[in-house]
Amino acid sequence: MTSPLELLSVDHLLSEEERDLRDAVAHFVDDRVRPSIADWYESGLSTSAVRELALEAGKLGLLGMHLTGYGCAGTNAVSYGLACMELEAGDSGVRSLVSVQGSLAMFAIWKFGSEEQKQQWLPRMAAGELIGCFGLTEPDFGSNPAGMRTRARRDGDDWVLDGTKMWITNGSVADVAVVWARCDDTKVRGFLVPAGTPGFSAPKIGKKLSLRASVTSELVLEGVRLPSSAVLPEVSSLRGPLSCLNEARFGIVFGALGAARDCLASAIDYATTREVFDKPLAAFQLTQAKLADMALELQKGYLLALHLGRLKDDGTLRPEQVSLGKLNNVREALAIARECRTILGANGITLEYPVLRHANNLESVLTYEGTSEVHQLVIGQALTGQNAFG
Ligand code: TGC
Ligand code: FAD
Repeated sequence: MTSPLELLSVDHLLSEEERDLRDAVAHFVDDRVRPSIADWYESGLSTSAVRELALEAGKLGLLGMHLTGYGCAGTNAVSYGLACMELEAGDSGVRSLVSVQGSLAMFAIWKFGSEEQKQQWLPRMAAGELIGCFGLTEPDFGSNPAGMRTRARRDGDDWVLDGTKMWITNGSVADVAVVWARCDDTKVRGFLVPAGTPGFSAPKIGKKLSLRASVTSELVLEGVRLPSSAVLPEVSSLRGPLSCLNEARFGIVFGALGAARDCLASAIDYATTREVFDKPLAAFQLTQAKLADMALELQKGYLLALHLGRLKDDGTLRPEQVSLGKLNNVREALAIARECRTILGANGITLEYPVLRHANNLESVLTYEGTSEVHQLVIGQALTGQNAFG
């Protein structure tokens, strides 16, 4: 039997170094994620589990891995993508931890921070000793962050922040929050808010049916006073947060395929052992048609991801190309997860198997880092030159 991701021998397009790194992450997921993921999902991931996972991911060099200097591994983009794929084969929440830390919080500091900020935060974030979060979304402004109401006003040399951020991954766990706010001069700037700053709190959001193995929080800022050294000096527009999103969206292009692959592997395994009408479910034409179509979409998604990765490593990847990858691969991954669930019948609804957990997670992945509709509009704008957002 051929494994679903090797049907097209796409692995031949990877270097030995890329394959080795991918395999090391897969072992980490087998050892540290798979044995506990059902419990984490059922009871919600605890703060201590997030911290332990971050330290282990740091030891493996996965945090900010595609960044250079400051203790970061400095791998190529394809290796980062492959790591995301393996992590998300474990659970989207685990990939989220690595994405938010490396591509959002660390990338913001690495790209737009001062030398002092980089020295202060990045080495310990790369090691997983400190955790970061990224606050862009607000209760009333998700797809349209330009409307944000969080304000930063100058008071002498200080800045004072007021506002609320919503749906922030690792908000309650983080040692530092990268908070985007509109300033007196109407420009958008990023601020580094250390946990424990007076006026800052991060209540956990409960009752989630998706991304349960990930902590999601609100950030509340009430007269939060910060020194002038807390502002990220190198950007003063929405280009700042949107550039960070390109990085994290790129990881999701690969990551979502990991979740889909895990579902497909589980469905194939189940179909070969489950007997219905006196023969294995896998021996029925309807089942094989489902499996073949899913394997096809998985291969196409993998080729797309790899192509985008090579463009990124060449330094030519454009935001609308990332949108194309995120739109396709998350949409197809969700369709695969749901189809696999049908193959597992009633067993498919339990945490004994990964398929509905992945499908529920992928509902969040479809929404965060730009909804499908936002990515359709980004692609539409690239094709027509017309902005259809407003
Ligand atoms: P627009 O007027 O087009 O642009 C404003 C400024 O930004 C620049 N820009 C970009 N820069 C880099 N990358 C991109 N993709 C960029 N898109 C735009 C642009 O050049 C301009 O720069 P400047 O220097 O001239 O000021 O912006 P707009 O307000 O019309 O917005 C466009 C739109 C709708 C595409 C954007 O707002 C958007 O992407 N909305 C979706 C928001 C989103 O994705 N939020 C995600 C929050 S973080 C998250 O979900 C984390 S989940 C993590 C996890 O757990 O894994
Ligand atoms: P809305 O923007 O209100 O959209 C609702 C619906 O309207 C969607 O279907 C959308 O596509 C559609 N829509 C919006 N605009 C248009 C339009 N112009 N034309 C047609 N349809 C449109 N954010 C962070 O900043 N940091 C994080 O760490 C983070 N982590 C997250 C973790 C989880 C688990 C989740 C679920 C979300 C997270 N988010 C985070 C927030 C996420 O980025 C937003 O949920 C997302 O950007 C969408 O915003 P919204 O939920 O407000 O939906």
